[in-house]
Amino acid sequence: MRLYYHPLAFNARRAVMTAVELGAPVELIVVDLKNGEQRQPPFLRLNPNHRVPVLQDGEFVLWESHAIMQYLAEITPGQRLYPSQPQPRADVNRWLFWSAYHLSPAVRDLNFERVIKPLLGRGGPDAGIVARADLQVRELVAVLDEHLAQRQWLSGTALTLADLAIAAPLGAGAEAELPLGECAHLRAWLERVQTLDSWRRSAAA
Ligand SMILES: N[C@@H](CCC(=O)N[C@@H](CS)C(=O)NCC(=O)O)C(=O)O
Repeated sequence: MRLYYHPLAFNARRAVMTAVELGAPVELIVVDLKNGEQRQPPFLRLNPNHRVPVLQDGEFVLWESHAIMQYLAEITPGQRLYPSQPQPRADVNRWLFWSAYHLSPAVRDLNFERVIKPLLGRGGPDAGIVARADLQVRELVAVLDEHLAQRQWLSGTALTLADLAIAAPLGAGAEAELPLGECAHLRAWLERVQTLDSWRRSAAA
């Protein structure tokens, strides 16, 4: 299998972490986002949305990071990251959708304005976008912090896809100036995720 990614792309990181945690046999292929490789026809044939990650498993091509996580877990016999019982699985799915719809877009805006734009030489942060995204992230991380006050992992009693999905954007923490300062439970959980081999192996060099 091939997993197209970029080391600075947190949406790709959750898929890379999942592959590492599962021991899935993926070949990692860097897409040169900075120079626009994602908008060239060969990559657009894989993903017309011009985004990483993309998984290629033979003739089967899959984009959207959370769908890739689910697929990798589904094809791994004996895996423990994605429960098979309906309610535990629905609980993990709830966090995956929350990540996709709410947390990741809000963190993306802060990360893009504060980190990626300067990297690309596209000027300084847009104050309006930063203010709106900062408010959204504050609300969302408060939900996470409260949820994590009484538990070690987001769903159930062990690491699941939910933790990998949600830790990935929060890894943008310091550089994107994510407002995590008041979230002691969240920070303790993030430190737990950051001890994982998959965190280290998916980090940008
Ligand atoms: N919802 C998508 C988001 C993917 C995404 O936005 N990827 C960014 C990197 S984090 C990207 O490839 N951007 C390149 C572009 O927009 O041209 C997913 O979760 O896979």
